[in-house]
Amino acid sequence: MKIAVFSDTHLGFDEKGERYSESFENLGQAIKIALQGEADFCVLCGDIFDAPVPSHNVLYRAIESFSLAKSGSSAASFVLEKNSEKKALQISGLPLITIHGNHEFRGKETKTALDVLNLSGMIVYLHAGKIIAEKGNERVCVFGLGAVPEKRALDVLHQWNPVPEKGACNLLLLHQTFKEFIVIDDEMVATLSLDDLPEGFDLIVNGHLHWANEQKLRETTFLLAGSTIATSIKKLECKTPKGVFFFDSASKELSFTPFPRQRKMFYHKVLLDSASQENILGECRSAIESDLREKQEMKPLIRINLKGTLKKGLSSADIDLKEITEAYSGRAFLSVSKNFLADSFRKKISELRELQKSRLSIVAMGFDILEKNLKETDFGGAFDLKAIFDLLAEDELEKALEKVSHS
Ligand SMILES: [Mn+2]
Repeated sequence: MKIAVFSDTHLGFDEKGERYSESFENLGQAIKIALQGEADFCVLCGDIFDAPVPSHNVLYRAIESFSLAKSGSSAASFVLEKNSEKKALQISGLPLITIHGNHEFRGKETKTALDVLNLSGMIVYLHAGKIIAEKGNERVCVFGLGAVPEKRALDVLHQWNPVPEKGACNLLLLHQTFKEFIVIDDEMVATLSLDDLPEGFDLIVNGHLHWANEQKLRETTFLLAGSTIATSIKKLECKTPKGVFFFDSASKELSFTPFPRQRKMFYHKVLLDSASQENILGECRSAIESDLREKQEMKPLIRINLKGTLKKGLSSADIDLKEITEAYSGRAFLSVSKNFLADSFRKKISELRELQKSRLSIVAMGFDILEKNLKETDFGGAFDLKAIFDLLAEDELEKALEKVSHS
């Protein structure tokens, strides 16, 4: 069987803004690609909607886009198996099997937009269960677990314990963070690591992380499906186009079809030393101009991450980027972040060092106080506080400063 894979459609993204139609158009492109590729069914790995409670306008447009799948069909039959009960599914059109993401995670008793779409026959909503697709003598088992709070993810996965079927092709759908893909080691952010994944699956697809990535874990192919729309611009995401993966359950091969129409993304990290307002505007302008050189069908997304230090006497708040944002607003979606290393922060760090010298333990001072001190600087949440705290506690001032300036 041929299975189309995509994820994180974030329907309704930018509801009040200029990009409002993009999430629906991209879902439409994904379904058309799946139909043209003669997929037997599609799997979607969560964050179907951008908001936990989508507006009626969003729901309307979502149904309009999902209806495109009704012009298709599937020669396969589908059975849902959950809590040791079996139920044959009557599906019209090209079947779309989905799990929920963190964006639509709500209390057990609360119905979500996915329940509504499931009842209306637009999608098949799967959570902690399994769907068996059969066509001829081929059998594909799709196991799906919707997003759970990261802190509980490892326990929930162990408890649920999906067991692949012998002789069938086995897929597992998840929507979680994995430690291997993030910088911060914190159980609030991730408890799952790739090593925790159950064995025996042919394909494990994860949503949530918006860039596409494919790797082999022993006999399993692990796929980050990526999102169908860029909701925030990450460096990794700019390198992979948006589109649909196809998995062939017989050959176990994966292929990718990009959307014919998609918005280009550009990411720049600009490192400056003693920068002035003029320097900064100049750097931004040249980055943007080089991105705009190539003619784009759609207004591109450009993100500029400013780093390094400012000229003496200047602080981030003094840097006015209005001139740039206004000049290019018609030609690009621009987002510029100022993450300069502030003098006041250097001062705070050396004050902390003095405290340490006076034999007042920084550990005793506590992480909370450090956090409070840092809040008074321009830093906000620009770096991993706990890591800085640990380095300071170990008297590693240079390393702490280095981490701050490179975060
Ligand atoms: Mn998402």
